[in-house]
Amino acid sequence: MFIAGGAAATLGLVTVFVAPSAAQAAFSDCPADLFCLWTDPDGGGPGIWSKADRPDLRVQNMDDRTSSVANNSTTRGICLYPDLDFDGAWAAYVPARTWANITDSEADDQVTSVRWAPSEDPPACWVVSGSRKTRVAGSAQPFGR
Ligand SMILES: [Ca+2]
Repeated sequence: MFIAGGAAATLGLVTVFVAPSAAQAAFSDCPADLFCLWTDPDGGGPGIWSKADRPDLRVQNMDDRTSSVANNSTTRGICLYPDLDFDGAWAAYVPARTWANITDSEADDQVTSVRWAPSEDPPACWVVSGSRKTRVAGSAQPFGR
């Protein structure tokens, strides 16, 4: 579950992640130090993995298709966004060494850009600027269990 920051109520933030219930072997296929996206839950279906920020998932044919995610960095979180260039009405932070299914209808098949989190202390997907945006932080499942 994700815990939103102080201005969250104005952002339409949603509960993004629910722990997978099926076999999770595919999540462990995500290579070390990379993040991975898949079109189906539990690391299933076509997907990509990346070491670089991805401001436009159309390039990888993954726009609005992601239903599960893994972050196999040991040090950095990743951030998911519904719009191009790390923008949109919500963001989701996925901590290092975690995986998750995306089950909320506002987030499932909506991710359009992904980057390494711009801040880890505190975990943040947006740099706070006035009240328009805030950080979204929380925990997902430990990677590889
Ligand atoms: Ca989108």
